[in-house]
Amino acid sequence: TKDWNGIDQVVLRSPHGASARVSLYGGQVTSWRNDHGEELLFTSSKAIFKAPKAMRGGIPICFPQFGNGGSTELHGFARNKIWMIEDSPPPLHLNDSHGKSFVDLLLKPSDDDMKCWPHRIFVIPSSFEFRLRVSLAADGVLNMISRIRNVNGKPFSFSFAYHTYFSVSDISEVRIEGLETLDYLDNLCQKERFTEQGNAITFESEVDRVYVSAPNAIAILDHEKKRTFVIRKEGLPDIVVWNPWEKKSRAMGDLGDEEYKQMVCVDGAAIVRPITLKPGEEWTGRMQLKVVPSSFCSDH
Ligand code: TA6
Repeated sequence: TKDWNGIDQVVLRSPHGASARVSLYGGQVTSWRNDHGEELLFTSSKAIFKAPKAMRGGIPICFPQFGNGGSTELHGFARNKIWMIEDSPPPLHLNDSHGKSFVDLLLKPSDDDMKCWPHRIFVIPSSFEFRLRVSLAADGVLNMISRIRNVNGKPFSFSFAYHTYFSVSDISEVRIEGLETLDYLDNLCQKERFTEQGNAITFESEVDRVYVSAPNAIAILDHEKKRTFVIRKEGLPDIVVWNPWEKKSRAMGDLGDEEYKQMVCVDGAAIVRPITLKPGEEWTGRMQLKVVPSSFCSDH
């Protein structure tokens, strides 16, 4: 369907005709609902749906850089682009043998986009390919697979994140498990390196960290909703954890003043050590999201 200033929206539906669904605009997942039709991702009530800027919420893809890296575009151009829908088999609501609904998207940057890439690398649009497959499995699990290939250009480096806004009932009742004892770079202290001491990450103030070499399974427990999000990842060594808290929220035009309480960003990412691709090489970054009743959180 056309929406968001005429951009194609794609809706993947659960093969069982249940209410589970995933919606995308371009390369950005904007909604992921479970079988009861409950929205699992956060979208700001003040989100600016003005293509091609990224909407505050869902899962914008940060590429080719994460953080300001000295360029004007904080998180790269991929999330501000309109992606092409590739030859996904219609109808989109059911296809492959595993009962997954999927859509394949292709990012076609312009010469202009290259300008925001770190200037030390000259990359032309035709020298790389970025393909994204988003799929919704019969059990409601959301999979995102990014494949970035250096077709024939000079070696180039990039950092990457699935900037995932989870919907939570109350940030002060949220715990993140799986990051204990890890080192992290604290964006609130000039990216200084610390070691996590806690036995889970909890939130009492703004948090903006990159956990280094995180395990491939992370759990986000929402106490009030009695549910746990489980992130599994491959090719994404780092985990970003971000909540702007009250003061920063008030300074953000596209986030409601109190809405920081209903969101937490936990991003599968490759940031600390950017990925370098020589001609012909391909990188794959895979993130799987599922939600389970909290009583199972121990076996995430
Ligand atoms: O998640 C880490 C972070 O870099 C924060 O510092 C904050 O800037 C956040 O991303 C949101 O960035 P955005 O460009 O989406 O406003």
